[in-house]
Amino acid sequence: MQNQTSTIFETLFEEEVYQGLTDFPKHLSSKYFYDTQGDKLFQDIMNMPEYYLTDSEFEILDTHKDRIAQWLSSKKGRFNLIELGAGDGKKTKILLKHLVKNNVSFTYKPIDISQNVLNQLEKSLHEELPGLNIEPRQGTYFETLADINSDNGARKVILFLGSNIGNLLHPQAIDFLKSVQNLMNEDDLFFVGFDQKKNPQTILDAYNDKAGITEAFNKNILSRINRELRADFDLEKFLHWEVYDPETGTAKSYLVSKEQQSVCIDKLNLKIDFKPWETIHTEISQKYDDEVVNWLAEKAELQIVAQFSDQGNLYKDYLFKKE
Ligand code: AVI
Repeated sequence: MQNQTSTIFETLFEEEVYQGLTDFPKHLSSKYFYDTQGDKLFQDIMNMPEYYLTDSEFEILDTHKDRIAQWLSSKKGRFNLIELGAGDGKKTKILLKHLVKNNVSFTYKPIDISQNVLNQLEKSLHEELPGLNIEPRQGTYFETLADINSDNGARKVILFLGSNIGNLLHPQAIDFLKSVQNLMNEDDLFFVGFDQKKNPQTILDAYNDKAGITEAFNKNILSRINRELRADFDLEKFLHWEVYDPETGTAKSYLVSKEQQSVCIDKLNLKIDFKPWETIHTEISQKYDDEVVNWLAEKAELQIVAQFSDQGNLYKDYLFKKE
């Protein structure tokens, strides 16, 4: 039995946790993985041998940097290189270094929700690439992108790396692509990473590593609810479970209750009951092929003008322009 006396939510987090855990089947949004602890665990994931996505995109940027740079500077004039969700910029630095070395004239405008992440990125770039023009922008993607649009008329190249798009269901991904498309002008380019369909075992291993880092990452959402909403989830009583459907290309993460249990979330005045083996769905990580990326692009009125892949074809970056 769920019980709740007053439903006044102070934050979207509270509201979505309430809705997700009182729904059937239960679910929580993966966007809530990323608090300070979650950011750190995701850094660890990116350094794991099983998480091929980072190395593959690194390889793509390194191998094809010349061809990518040619595309980015194929139209005349200075451009803004805008990165959505810049993080630590590890992969982007390959491209930035190459562009600076070749005297390409651009300003790097990383956008991130976290000012802390941007400060660290700016500091490391000042040290590693003193010749780079950098203007970090703190905020949400679309508001900040719209802001940058009104800054000056400069051409835009927008980067969205890491297959972050894969954490969206197809309709949400189309909305996302459409929203960027809306803010693009004729000469602008959009460079997006899409993890590819591959041997299902490779995907399962990437999302269910032996060291248990992905498990800790998935369970961190429960720790976060414990910390921020005064709850008493016992992490030991949940399993991290990953499934991959090779037909749809969808990897899904779950937390599975190992036993019948009740959890109290004081801040929400809520008691949640779990049956044995009841699930909480926490994340999707969509895998793609050319056909699906073409379909998404078409729906968003974007056109693929180039694509770059690693040797093993595990991952691809696509370059889009407005149709
Ligand atoms: C951020 N995002 C693209 C990662 C992914 O691959 O879906 C998040 C992640 N979840 C588990 N491992 C990594």
